[in-house]
Amino acid sequence: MFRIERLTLRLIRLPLVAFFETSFGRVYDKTFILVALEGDGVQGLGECVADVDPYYSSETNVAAWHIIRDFLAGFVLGKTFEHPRDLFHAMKRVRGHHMAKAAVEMAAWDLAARREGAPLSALLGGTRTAIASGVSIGIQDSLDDLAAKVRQELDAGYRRIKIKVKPGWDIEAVEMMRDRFGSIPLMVDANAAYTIDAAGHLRALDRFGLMMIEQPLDYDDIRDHAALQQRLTTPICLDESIHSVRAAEDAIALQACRIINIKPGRLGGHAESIRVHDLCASHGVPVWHGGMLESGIGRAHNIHLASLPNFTLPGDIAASRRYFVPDLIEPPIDVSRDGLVSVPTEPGIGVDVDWDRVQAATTETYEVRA
Ligand code: OSB
Ligand code: MG
Repeated sequence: MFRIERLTLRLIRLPLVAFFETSFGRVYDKTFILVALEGDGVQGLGECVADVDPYYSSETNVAAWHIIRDFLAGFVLGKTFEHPRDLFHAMKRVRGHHMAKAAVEMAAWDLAARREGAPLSALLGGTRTAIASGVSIGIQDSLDDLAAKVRQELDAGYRRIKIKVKPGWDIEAVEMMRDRFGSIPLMVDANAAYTIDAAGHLRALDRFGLMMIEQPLDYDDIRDHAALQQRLTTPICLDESIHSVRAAEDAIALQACRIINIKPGRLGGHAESIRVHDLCASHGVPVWHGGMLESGIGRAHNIHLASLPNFTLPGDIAASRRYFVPDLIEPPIDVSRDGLVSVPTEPGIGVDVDWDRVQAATTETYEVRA
C-alpha cells in the first residue's frame, strides 16, 4: 500500500552517441519525459518513451506532458493504491495515451518496490538474474558501414542482431549479412514500411533463415499480417500493432504473428505487459523485450520486466554506451562478454541516478502536489 503525494515531470534532452535511422527517419538525439512520483518518503521514476514526432506511434512528448499534467495526475495524486498494478485501471477514463500512462504507472512500480526494499523484478514476478541481450542496428549510409557496425556488436558479445529494413534496404542488406557473418542469430524490423502487395518481395527473405521479421505491415494492422504470415515461412513478430492485451489476443487468434515484442510504453505499463506476457505464454508464443532508445532509467525498468520467464528470445536491451555517454545513471548498464545484462538487485529499479546530469539535461520542469 502506498500513497502518491507528489508528481514531477522533467523534459530531458540527450544527444545520441550515434544517429539511429528507421524506415521513418533518422534521429540524432533523444527527448523524453522523466516522471517522478513521491509518497511515504520514497520516490519512484518512470521514463516516457514518446518521441518528439508522432511517427513510431501517435504519441509525442508534448502530448504526453499535457495528458499527464492535465489528466493523469488527477487520477493518481492524493490516492492510496494497494498495488502498482491498480494504476492502469485508475487512469482508464483517459483513452489511449499508453506511453503517458506507462511512465506514471512504471514510476509507481519503482516507488512500491523501493518501499518494500525489494528489487522491481521481484514485484513483477521475474525469475532470471540476467537477461539475453541483442542489438537493433539502424539503416546505414552503406552496406560497408552496416557490416562494420555488425562486426563491432558481435565482438561485444551480443546474442542477436536486428537490422532495420525498408524498401530499397532489405534483401541486399540481409544477403550481405549472411555472406559476411554466416548463420548468426539475425532478424529484421521494417517498422511498418511495406504493404501486403509486397508479399512476393518479402518472400525473398525466407531463404535467409531469419529468426523473424518484425512489423512488416501497417502500425495498426492485424488482418494483412495474418495473410502475409500464411505466405511466409519466416515468423512474423508484431511490435506497433500490439498496443493492448486485446490486440495481442486478436493477433494470436488470427495467426497474424508467431512472436510478440513487448514494450511497456506501448502497452500502458508493466501490468499490461505482464498480461500480454502471460497470454503469450499460455499460447506458446515467445516474447522478447523491445527498446525505445531509453536512458538508463527506462532501460533498468526494461531489464526487470525482461526477467519474466516467457522472455525467451534476446531483447533490444543493450549497454548504455550504445546510446548515451554519459548516461543518466552511474554506473551505466553494461553487457557481459557473453551477451548478458544483469538484473539489478538493489531496491526498485536498482540503479543510481546522477541527479546533476539529470539537472543539466532538463529543459523544462513541472511539479504538482496532492
Ligand atoms: O521498432 O523497435 C523499434 C527504436 C525506436 C522506436 C522503435 C524501435 C526502436 C528500436 C531500437 O528498434 C531499440 C533500442 O535499441 O532501444
Ligand atoms: Mg520494432
